[in-house]
Amino acid sequence: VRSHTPQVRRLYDFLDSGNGYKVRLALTQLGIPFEWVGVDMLAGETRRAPFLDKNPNGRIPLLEFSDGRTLAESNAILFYLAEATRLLSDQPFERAQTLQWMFFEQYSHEPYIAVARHWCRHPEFCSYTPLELDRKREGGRAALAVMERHLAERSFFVGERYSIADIALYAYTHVADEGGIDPSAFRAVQGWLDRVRSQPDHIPIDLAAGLGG
Ligand SMILES: N[C@@H](CCC(=O)N[C@@H](CS)C(=O)NCC(=O)O)C(=O)O
Repeated sequence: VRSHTPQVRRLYDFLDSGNGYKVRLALTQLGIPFEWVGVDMLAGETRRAPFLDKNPNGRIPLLEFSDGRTLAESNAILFYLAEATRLLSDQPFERAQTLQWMFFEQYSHEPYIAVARHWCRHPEFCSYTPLELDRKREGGRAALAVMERHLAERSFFVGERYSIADIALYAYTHVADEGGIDPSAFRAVQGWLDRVRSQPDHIPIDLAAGLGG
């Protein structure tokens, strides 16, 4: 039972994006219908009108509501969608812990793991030195080590229940190998990835068909 029902109209997104995947996954698991609109960031569409008028920060994901309001930043979108659902605790300290892990994801995890993956998948659009790539991978492994330590004695990130903290961290962790970061040494992280993958209504990152159901 939820106290607010977001009236979602469209998700502006790019299929390759883990940040977009977080929102696709949460919308699907919460049973919220949405229209999926692809924005080709590799062709520069995120940095031109009309998209730039919707999000002056020039980035997907962007969620648009029926009343015309928009919300950017994947983790802010997750927090809003999950309010009063099983994906977010109603306990103040657990809510703060959820934010703790989502800020960790944005500052200590995504800038390394997602960027290394993006560079490796689209080298033609990126300019980086081998040393810079090594440093991204090193930062990514450091983030995985923090997660490993936390998960050694826990099933999920917060309150022993699957939440938006897990969704935020799963998005790029499960494809870390695509950036040349080998996650196999992180045993607790591996077990957690399996638990996240086995949640009801889980969808893979590259699901092109059936979005919005
Ligand atoms: N902090 C933002 C990051 C969003 C972001 O970096 N989006 C990328 C795709 S993963 C993007 O739209 N890039 C296109 C561009 O920079 O023009 C979030 O979590 O939503």
